[in-house]
Order: sequence, then C-alpha cells, then structure tokens
Amino acid sequence: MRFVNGRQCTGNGAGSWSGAEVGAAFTHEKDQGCLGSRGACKAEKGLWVMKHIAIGILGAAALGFMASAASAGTLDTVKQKGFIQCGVSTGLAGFSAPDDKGEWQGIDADFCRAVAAAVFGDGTKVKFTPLSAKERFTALQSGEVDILSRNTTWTINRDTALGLNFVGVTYYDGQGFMINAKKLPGVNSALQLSGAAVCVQSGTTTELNLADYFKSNKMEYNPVVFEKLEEVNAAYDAGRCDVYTTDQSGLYGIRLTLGSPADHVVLPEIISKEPLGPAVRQGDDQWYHIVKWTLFALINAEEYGITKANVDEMKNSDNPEIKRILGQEADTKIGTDLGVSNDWVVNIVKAVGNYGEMFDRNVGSGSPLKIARGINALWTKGGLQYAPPIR
Ligand SMILES: N[C@@H](CCC(=O)N[C@@H](CS)C(=O)NCC(=O)O)C(=O)O
Repeated sequence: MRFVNGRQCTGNGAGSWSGAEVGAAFTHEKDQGCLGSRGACKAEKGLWVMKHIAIGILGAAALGFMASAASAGTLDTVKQKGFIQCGVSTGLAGFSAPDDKGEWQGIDADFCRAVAAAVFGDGTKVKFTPLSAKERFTALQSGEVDILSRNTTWTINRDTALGLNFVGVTYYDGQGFMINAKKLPGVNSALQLSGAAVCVQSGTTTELNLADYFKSNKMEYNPVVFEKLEEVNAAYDAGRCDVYTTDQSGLYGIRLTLGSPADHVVLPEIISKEPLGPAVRQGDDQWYHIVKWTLFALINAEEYGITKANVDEMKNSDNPEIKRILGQEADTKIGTDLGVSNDWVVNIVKAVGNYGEMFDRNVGSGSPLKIARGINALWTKGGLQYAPPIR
C-alpha cells in the first residue's frame, strides 16, 4: 500500500506536543505555514515567535488575574449586557455551524440557547463567538465568552490546570479515522495505517491520542497539523494526507462537506474516550450551577417525556415529579434558589426541546448526520445519559 509523503510540521507534530495544553492556550501557535507555504512561514516566524513568547509570558502571569476577574458574578454581568456570549466552533455540522441565513445551528449552539432560556426566559438572547481549538480556552479564561460550548472533551488537565469547570456531557464521543477508500482500497482497519500521513487539528485531544495510538501499536505516521478546521479539511480533500482523524461525530459531519463524500469511509476503531461538554470558568459557583442544571434539566425533561409540544400541558400533569420539574409545586424555590425563575425548565424546553429532541434535530435521525443515539441514549434505555434529580 502506498501512502502520500506527508510532511511533518516542525514543532507541531504530535510527538512534540507533550500534553501541555496550558502552554498551548497561551502561545497560540500558528500552524498555517507548515504545509504548502513553508517560505512564508519562515519569513514571518522570527518576529512572530518573539511577539508570541512575550504574549505567552504575560498571558501566563495574567492567568490567575484574568480568571478571577472574569469569573465572579457572571450571572449579573450576563443580565446587565442582556445576552450570553457563547464560544462555539468555527463550523462543525451538527454541533455548531452557521446555516445559510447565518444562524448558528447544532447541539452546542442550542445548549447556549437553553441556558439563555433559563436565565432570560428567551432562548434568542445569545451571541456566538466562533473559536478554533487553540483559541477556545483563552477565550473562556479571559471572559471573552461566558460559556464554552464547542465539542470540547472533558479532561483532567482542562478541569484543573486550565481553570475550567466542565458541567457534564452533552455528547459521548470517541476518536476515529476516516480514509478515502478509492485511494486506499484494501484498508479496513486503523492498524493498517503505519506510515500514513494523518491530517489533524492542533490544540486538540485528537493530536495527543493520535500519538499514543501509533506509539502503542508500534506504528509510524506523519502528522499533518493545522490550526484552522478549513485548512485541515482542504488538505485532506486535496489528498495531501491519507487519513483524517478527529472525534467520530466530527468525521461524519466533515465527510458531508468533502468533494465526494461517498468515497470516504470511517474506520471501525474508536481509540479514545471523548466526553464532549460545555465548560465555564472556575470561581463562580452560581454560574456553574445554572449551566450544569440546564443540562440536567434537558436530560430530565426527556426522561419524564416533557417535550417542546407538550410542555404547557405537562404543567397540569398528575405526576408530582413532572409538576416539580416544571416549577408547579406550591411554594417552590427550586428555580429561585438556582438564581433563575421557577419556570426555568418550561422556558428551556420551549426554546430547544428536551435533550432527545435536541439530539435528533441536530445530529440524529432528523439531521443529515443521522447518528444513532447509541451510548447517548438515556440510562433508562441502555445509554449513559443520566441526570441527578430536580427536587
Ligand atoms: N474533542 C476534541 C477535538 C475538538 C476539535 O476542536 N475538533 C476539531 C476537528 S473536527 C474541530 O471541531 N474544529 C472546529 C473548529 O476549529 O472550528 C477536543 O476537545 O480537543
């Protein structure tokens, strides 16, 4: 089998990335000169490196200050400005991507709408900030966004050293590989990929898992690394690498955007755990609770059969748990204890539906991606989605 001669990106190869995402977030390394435009890359590099070392040092020193300055009282800040600033991807189908009218669609975009509905009773009170993988953590740490809802994997490094708090899991994913079956006819397993050039986005867990997987299977590979999603997609579509690796859900979305989607197959191996979920800054418990319980409200609503269509009717249900969730219990303080109104769950479900509706519309049977619920089914249906009780 012949693989394309993928060139390794100096300093950005998976091998040289030692899991130091704190540094990555602040040095904000630019990858675009590494493949195809190496001359331009070199010319700019001296100045650019000096500038970014300085920014990196200042950035690291400022981390503690920024995180605490930006984190206290997010609810008040959000109420004052009248909307939630939501960090999303630059355009990943099913998760967060603008439609032809420029409106953000996807499960991650809808999650921010759900929080806006909880806070304002109006799911439209959201502004979106598109962020690359490398930009996303700095944007949250600095207060540029109030929530990061961008197919982001919950890891210990991000939950500790990066100063974030993940609120839960909106989508259980795992890393996969996609190949052009026309170019690599005999390949049906990732274990046949030794020597391949692999397209990957920098600043991701993907890059780290890729290194682990090839190392543990004693295989060689050439990482072809870019910062911008469109660069990775274009390089892969142009045949500059043999393999595309990212979260499996992402592969299905990206496949739809390629020149001839039917030529590309996703290989069966899942090489990692990628629990994707929204994150907030550490140091603001009230905001953390609002965002976390918004997710739990969406999941509980599905469990109790509360939908966008029946939510008003369900307020009169005989089931005390449904009445409680919908804020209909006499003298309830559940919503106000959280810092929102007592009909917060009604508002959430009216804005985006329950978790299952959000899933189906964006990535599931009602979407072009047609991803099965699988492990993202409710715990009552054999899946992993489970939320603590609202009581
Ligand atoms: N879940 C992984 C990967 C997330 C990621 O950024 N994946 C890329 C490749 S699909 C992406 O979504 N890019 C979108 C963008 O940069 O706008 C992580 O948190 O590190």
